[in-house]
Amino acid sequence: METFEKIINLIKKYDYFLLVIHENPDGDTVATSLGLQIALNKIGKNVTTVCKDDVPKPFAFLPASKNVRKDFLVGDYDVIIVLDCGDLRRTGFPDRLKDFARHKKRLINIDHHPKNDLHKVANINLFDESAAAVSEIVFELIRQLHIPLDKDIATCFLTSLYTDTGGFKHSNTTPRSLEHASIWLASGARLKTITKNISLNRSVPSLKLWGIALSRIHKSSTGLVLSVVTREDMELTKATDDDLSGVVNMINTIPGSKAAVLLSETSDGRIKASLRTESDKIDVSKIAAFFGGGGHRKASGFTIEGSLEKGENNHWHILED
Ligand SMILES: [Mn+2]
Repeated sequence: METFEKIINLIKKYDYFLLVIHENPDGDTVATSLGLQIALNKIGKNVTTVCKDDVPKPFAFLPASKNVRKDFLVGDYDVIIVLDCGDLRRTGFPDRLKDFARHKKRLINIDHHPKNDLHKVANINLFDESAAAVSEIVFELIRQLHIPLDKDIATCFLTSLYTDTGGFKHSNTTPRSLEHASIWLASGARLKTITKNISLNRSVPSLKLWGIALSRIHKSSTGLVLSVVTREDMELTKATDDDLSGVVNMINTIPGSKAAVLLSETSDGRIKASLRTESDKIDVSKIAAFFGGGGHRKASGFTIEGSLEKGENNHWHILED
């Protein structure tokens, strides 16, 4: 049986659905999930979205974003759908999902990340690495379910695509992506609200933090562009972790940049690295995987133990604990 058909059969047969989105959620995972939730509600299904972490402020405008829960009882659900997670650990609930897949055999993984351990655990994998955002895959699913689009679903899907393509600037944007964007706009997606909330709503603390990060840019002779942000910077500017999103894309816009890396200290005393490249010859997901992280060829990340310290001549060092 074809994958879509298998999933459609499960959706038709069962009533209680849990949608799992990845930790430190981005616009793709949050918005695709909310869009799918609204769509499944329309055909009478009970749907919960769960995320280990809070939904970042820029996505609070999305319909139903306030209903995202932080925990769940596995026994309450017939089917679990994991969206955009990349690997099992990023779901935030690896053990429960493994158990569910083993016993109930109704764990569905919908993703556009390269194949990973989640593929082995999930009972059904709906996977398309050529999709710029997971909403492009989920849209096909709700199309095959004959669920009509409305402006809320369309806004969610467009938000997902807008985020994962960097506002249609990244090279993962395909003709199909723009076709989808066009369909969603025609269905009432609120593009202006999306751009306002995601790209334009920069608070004073956020811009001050960006200022610090931009002032520390270092471009190496090999074309690697680096910058760092410490906890002290966050306290000084009163910015939050959400305010960092977009910085690494910005520093990657420097002419001649082969790849960009932003290192930032996390609230739990570690260092997060965000990697970007626009080059077809560089695969930053391999670098991230080397350090136990993951992501896409052109956007990835990882976290390591340690802290950042400024040395002589404005050189920064990673201190291991
Ligand atoms: Mn994604």
